[in-house]
Amino acid sequence: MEGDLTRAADLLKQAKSVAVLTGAGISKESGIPTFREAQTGLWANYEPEKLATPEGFLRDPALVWTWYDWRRKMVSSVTPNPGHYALVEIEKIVPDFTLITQNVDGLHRLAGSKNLIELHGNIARHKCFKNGHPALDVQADLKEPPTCLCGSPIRPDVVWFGEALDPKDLTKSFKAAEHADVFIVVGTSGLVQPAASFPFTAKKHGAKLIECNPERTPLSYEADFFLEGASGCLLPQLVEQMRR
Ligand code: BV8
Repeated sequence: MEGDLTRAADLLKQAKSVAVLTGAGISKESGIPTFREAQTGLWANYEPEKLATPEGFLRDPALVWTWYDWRRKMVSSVTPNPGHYALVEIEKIVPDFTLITQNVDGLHRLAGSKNLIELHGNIARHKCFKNGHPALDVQADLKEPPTCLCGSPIRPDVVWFGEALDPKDLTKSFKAAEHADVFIVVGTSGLVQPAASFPFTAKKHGAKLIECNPERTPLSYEADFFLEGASGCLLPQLVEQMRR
């Protein structure tokens, strides 16, 4: 493992262009449960894919609203961890860096990442369901969604399952993957599309693939380096090796 980390760091030191895809795993050490982990308390009986959909919201707006309110409160009470900060350091070292995150917790932005694509939106932002009107100063602890001036219910400004991603974000992400010399995948089960296809696109265009995860995923067989472990511990070690 030590050898892999050193060799991965050498690759990054020589890289002109690096792209990174992160998932819920990078926020685990900040105290946020990953997406598919058994949700604590009231949510144990619901699959996130059933809640994080427009149909789920229309079927039971109060349930989906309070699920997001619970997550928003949790997110606002945690801070970025050494894994988030390590990516900020890599962005300073590498000439061309793009960070693509599936996470909606805003922790990469809080940590100071600059060239950041929040592919699935941000749980701290809201918009109206029907017309996408931005909704500011939404109260906490509401039992059901507030209503926009246009009369539509207000929802979190995240991309739900079955919803299209922002075409600009998609184009930027695929371009970063195609141009990357090295593509790093951190803390994702690699199940959600189209994000899960970016590492394969990078590989197809000649990038070296580094994966950081305590478990193997569908991406692992493609990885040139599989760094087994927690990102909060491994990514700072990668930065330390890059600075040698
Ligand atoms: C779309 C916001 C089309 C909401 C989320 C093609 C093929 C197959 C399926 C599809 C396809 N195209 C579309 C689909 C359907 C669907 C999909 O992919 N479904 C899956 C379930 C099969 N995709 C979509 O619907 C997407 N939309 O393609 O639209 C379209 C086009 C035109 C018009 C209309 C429609 C939209 C997907 C976005 C969904 N929204 N988030 C919210 O968060 O509430 S996705 C959600 O899952 C989160 O963002 C989360 O990040 C993401 C992915 O999960 P992971 O991040 O990977 O988290 P997970 O828990 O799974 O894994 C954690 C990992 O961390 C594990 O590997 C673990 O080992 C590791 N780990 C744990 N601890 C650590 C660690 N790693 C490092 N360090 C640690 N300490």
